[in-house]
Amino acid sequence: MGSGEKFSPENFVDYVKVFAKGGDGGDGAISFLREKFRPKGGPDGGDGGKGGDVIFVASSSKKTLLDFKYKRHLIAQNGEKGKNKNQKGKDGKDIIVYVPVGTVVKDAETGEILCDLDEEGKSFVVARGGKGGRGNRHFASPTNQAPRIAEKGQKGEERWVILELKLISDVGIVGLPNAGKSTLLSALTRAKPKIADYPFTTLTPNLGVLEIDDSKRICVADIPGLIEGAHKGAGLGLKFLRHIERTKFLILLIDLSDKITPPDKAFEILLNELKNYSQELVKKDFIVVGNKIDLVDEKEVERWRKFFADKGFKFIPISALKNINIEILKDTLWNVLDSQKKVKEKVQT
Ligand SMILES: Nc1nc2c(ncn2[C@@H]2O[C@H](COP(=O)(O)OP(=O)(O)OP(=O)(O)O)[C@@H](O)[C@H]2O)c(=O)[nH]1
Ligand SMILES: [Mg+2]
Repeated sequence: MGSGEKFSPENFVDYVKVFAKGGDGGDGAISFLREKFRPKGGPDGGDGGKGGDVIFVASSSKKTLLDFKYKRHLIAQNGEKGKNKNQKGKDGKDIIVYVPVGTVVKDAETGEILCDLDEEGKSFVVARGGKGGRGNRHFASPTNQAPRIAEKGQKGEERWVILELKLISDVGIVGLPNAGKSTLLSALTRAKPKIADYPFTTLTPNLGVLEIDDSKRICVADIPGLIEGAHKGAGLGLKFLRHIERTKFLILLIDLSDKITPPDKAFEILLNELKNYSQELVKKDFIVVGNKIDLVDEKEVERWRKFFADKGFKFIPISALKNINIEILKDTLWNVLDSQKKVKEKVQT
């Protein structure tokens, strides 16, 4: 992922359930002023301190939710009790927990989305600390000048939440295993994903940045291959599709040289698996990119171009390995994203 942090299947954690508890507020104190010459001093019980909050903060220094594999309980410090001489108890310390940008926080019981930490620095208080109780000095009245009561501190909030990482990229590459997705990512960006001549080389998503020029950057995600039945858990299943849920655009990458699963079949499988994952995903804008044209003759390429054009899809034939038509693909990606942006701006104004 560019930062040097390596993803392996064991440490690429993108889904965890954690328990968060704010600190309890400290109790208010019951105490009376005792001074040599004022035997009947008034009440001077201080207030309890506030319990600490548990706060999530989105940070690009975190790439996965791995930290939570070992630490599932996030419990903030309690506030201290109030003391005599009107001394307030110390507030409990907040716990600040850094999570990757793109982490969605959900209530574990209801599934409700509590917060989407989709920008650097965005924060969310997941469990508030309880307020400190008031000391007895607050309860003095003309009829009761020596109150023997004080408030208890409030309990801190507690809840189980699900943290789900959904990587944020502009373009997602999806395809069957071995289609050349990682090769394409490395042709488009400086990312160096593992590439090999066997299926399921990629076990966790890879991100790369396509730099068209200084001001034009596109983040591209390569995710593990999909196979027929992925939605029922076959292969690596659909668990990585969550990482393309928020992409603006998809590349359906198809190996034109594949004799076992020919392009029309591969296309059908991909659409079907995307649809089974979510109706939203299949509604995304996409182009069909036919890969490995260095291995097939021109007539064959033309046949597939026509096949996809007849269905109304944009089709770009490339060779990711031999760098054929990669510039055309880059321009197309930029143009599509740029026009999507303009449409969005128009809608907003
Ligand atoms: N001849 C040729 N081979 C290619 C091309 N693109 C990729 N390959 C080869 O196809 C094989 C698979 O490439 P990968 O990039 O690992 O494929 P992938 O889609 O990422 O595969 P998984 O991660 O296993 O799903 C490798 O041997 C690549 O060298 C191409 O344009 N032409
Ligand atoms: Mg791969």
